[in-house]
Amino acid sequence: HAADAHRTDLMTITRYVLNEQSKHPESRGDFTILLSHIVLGCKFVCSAVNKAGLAKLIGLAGETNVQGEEQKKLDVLSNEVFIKALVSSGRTCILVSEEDEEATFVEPSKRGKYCVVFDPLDGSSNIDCGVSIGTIFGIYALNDGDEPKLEDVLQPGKNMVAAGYCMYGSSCTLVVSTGAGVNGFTLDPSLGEFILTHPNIKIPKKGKIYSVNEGNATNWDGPTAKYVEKCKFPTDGSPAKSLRYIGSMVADVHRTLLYGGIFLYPADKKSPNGKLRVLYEVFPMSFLMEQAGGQAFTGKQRVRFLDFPNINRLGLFNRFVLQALDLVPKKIHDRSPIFLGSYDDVEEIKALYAAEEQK
Ligand code: P6P
Repeated sequence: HAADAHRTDLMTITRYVLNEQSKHPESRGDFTILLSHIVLGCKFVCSAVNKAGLAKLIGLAGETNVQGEEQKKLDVLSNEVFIKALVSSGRTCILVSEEDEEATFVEPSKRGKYCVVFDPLDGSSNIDCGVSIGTIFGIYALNDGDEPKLEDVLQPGKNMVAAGYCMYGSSCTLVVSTGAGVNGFTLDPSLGEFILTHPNIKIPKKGKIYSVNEGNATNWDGPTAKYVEKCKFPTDGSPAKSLRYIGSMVADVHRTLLYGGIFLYPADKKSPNGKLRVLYEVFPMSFLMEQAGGQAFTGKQRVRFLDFPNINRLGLFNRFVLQALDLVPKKIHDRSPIFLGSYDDVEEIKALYAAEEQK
């Protein structure tokens, strides 16, 4: 059906978002304009990634980013493209990028009400071998007239108004949610338009795949080690799960969203907060998973009970099992462990962490 519609009744991402906008007569179309600029950025990066091999963009730019990793030219290019596209939209006020140590505050004359947190080219270590990579973004909205301040992007993920990713692989696929379900759009290069190809994505309730870097197994904590053991050697007579790990979060999450299963980047002795970044990796992917009927949690977190008054008060600082979107980041490049995917699969490992909680 989607193929037929594609031929005669083009449901482009712009038309789709305008349809959504028409459901909110009070909307001034700011979000539609913002998203169209994000789409422009994705089209540019898609083109640059596809030409990288030819245009010799591959190779180190010689600079290093705040993560201390050597920056490839595509990283630098993608970051500049998104920053410029977002500022020129006139709808943003704060931008947080994986590539920039400090947040960007948009000058007042070009300011809008949206804060965008993004990783312009996640998985960039995979560029040279042609493995799929991607852009990940999340969007917060300020109240009209508020003076933007850094706290406006240090909010829990549940306050995001939209999130998505664009995967640059065999095809260029943009998956986005504005809080009313998840939709996938594929770039038709002959038209230069993203066409709706995956309407209303729902993740299977349970899956047959687990996705984790087994190379870190020696450093895992008890519940993660126990869960992965169960995946490989089930004791209830169910078949063992398959391991699929690409090492590029957008690709691993996209497969999990469409096929089901669980993606894990746990904490370990080397990295007590795991590796992935809260604002522009954990939150957007968790937002999408919840919108698609799955879920996401972060293992155990030390939380301030004043942030979570509803949690029983076992003392000022305790470690609790929290849904990922309830986390409150303290810094813009904070990391967090993440377990996300099919509802039932995540529930299983959550139970193991909660059981450890009782000790
Ligand atoms: P590891 C890529 O560098 C990345 O940031 C994510 O895209 C990916 O999920 C993760 O790191 C892979 O990390 O330690 O398994 O190589």
